[in-house]
Amino acid sequence: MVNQSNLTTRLTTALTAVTAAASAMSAQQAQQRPNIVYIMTDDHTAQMMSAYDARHISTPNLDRIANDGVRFTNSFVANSLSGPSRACMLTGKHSHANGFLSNEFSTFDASQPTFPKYLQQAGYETALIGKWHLHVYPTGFDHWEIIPGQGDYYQPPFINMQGDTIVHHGYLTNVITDKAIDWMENQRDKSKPFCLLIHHKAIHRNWMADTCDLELYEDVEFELPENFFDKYEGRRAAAEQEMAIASNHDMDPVYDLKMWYPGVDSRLTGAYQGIVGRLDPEQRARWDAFYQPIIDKYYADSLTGDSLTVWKYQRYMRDYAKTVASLDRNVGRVLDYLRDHGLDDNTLVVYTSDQGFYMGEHGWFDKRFMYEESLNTPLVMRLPKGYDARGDIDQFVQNIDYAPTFMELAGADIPSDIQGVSLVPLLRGEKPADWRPYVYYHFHEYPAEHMVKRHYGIRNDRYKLMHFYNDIDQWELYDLEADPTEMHNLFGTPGMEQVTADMFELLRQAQEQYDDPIRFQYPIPQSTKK
Ligand code: SGN
Ligand code: CA
Repeated sequence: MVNQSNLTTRLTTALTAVTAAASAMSAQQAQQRPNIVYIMTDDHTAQMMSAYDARHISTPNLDRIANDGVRFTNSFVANSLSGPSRACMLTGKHSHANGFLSNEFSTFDASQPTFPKYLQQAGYETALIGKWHLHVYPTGFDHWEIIPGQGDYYQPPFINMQGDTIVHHGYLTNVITDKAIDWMENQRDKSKPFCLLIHHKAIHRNWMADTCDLELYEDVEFELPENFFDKYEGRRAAAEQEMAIASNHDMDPVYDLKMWYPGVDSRLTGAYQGIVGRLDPEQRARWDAFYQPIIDKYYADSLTGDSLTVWKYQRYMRDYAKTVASLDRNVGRVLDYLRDHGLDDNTLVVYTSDQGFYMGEHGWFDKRFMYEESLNTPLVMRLPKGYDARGDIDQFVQNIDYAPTFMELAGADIPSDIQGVSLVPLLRGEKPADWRPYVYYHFHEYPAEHMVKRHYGIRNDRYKLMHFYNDIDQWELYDLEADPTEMHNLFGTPGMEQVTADMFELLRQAQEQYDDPIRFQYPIPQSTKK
């Protein structure tokens, strides 16, 4: 007769062995899951990244990521503004679904699920360093250190996990990078895979370069975009914005272009003095030595009209380009760290921005509109071993796709309410036949700074249909093949009936699929009201 107690002991021993094997296996598998280093800048646009556009500047370190890995050529945001973009990225959901519609009138519901929380549950260590901009403290991170609001380029304050604000000496892009490398080297639990979010303020307005980069690009005359002097015919929302380089109200020569002079008073002079007042004496001496001759010439020349607008464009481009130089150098430091510490093979490196930006196209700076320059955002990735895609990925991707991508890489289940789609098949080099053929967009922040009206729209590989609403009711339709700079609103034009009907059907499908409570109503309008 079998001794019950012996049997129990034998079974227990066998079970323990199986469990040990299973946990050894999962530890090994866990080890193989890639680390994720996600670098997101603020307002960095593809026109100013040489992997996308070599006309203006060179960004060798950002390009390294693309050259070693992949470049997404159809990468779009869901809502072209900082806080909303960040909320889309964290949740994998459009703005109406994650609740963060606007920088100015939303607060992030930090109790909702986000990909860092799912990654933590899957055994990852998670960290966030830099800009956050969601008006509540971060959740889902084992470690975070954020800059308050938009942050400061010089002597930047950081809020730590104890809620203390500590001012650091130096230039923000360097400080964020120092902290990110220090966390990877000294603070993380090296037995776990990690996900590190490095969120830069650069290259946000008012484009303040590190003092060591001030002299760069001064001999460059940047090419003007062909629609720099756009008159916005047939596009009322475009005509009524407040983000024109030509306007000294919108782009302030003092605040934006550093042309401060005693006695000069403008809308943003006080703000500029506060910002430049943060520089220490040595930084300030270099700053003044650089800008003073330009200031003297600016006031002596007293340019007006188009000459002033073109001069403002050149100064804007130069300051922006100098600010990118520091960013590019600091991304290089992170890439070098990963390479020198044997982390290259098992780390996904993502470089993107919270949205694109206008570099004089339509005469503008800033973003918000669903036109190409700010709907697009740079997206390049260096892939961990085993992911074979290289070169260009042309499928339509959106920032709501990042969360499910990272979750799949971490082995986490992707809940059905996530609206984005995992990019992992694309990273494996697959070409899924049923990939999404369009992207949906919805911008809500109006009335607000820059006065870009509320609008939603749909873009496929050829056309874009947009509806501006709220205090306006105007539709716009573009043929991106014939009119890539979006100068000719074809809505209501004879001959466009079928295209218009097809785009309305796509828009209907998207608004239904994503369950956006703000939708257009059938019957479709035949012409646009002013
Ligand atoms: C600030 C800027 C705006 C910018 C918003 C949003 N003004 O308010 O020009 O559009 O941020 O930018 S400033 O006077 O403070 O520089 S976002 O990228 O954070 O959404
Ligand atoms: Ca931004």
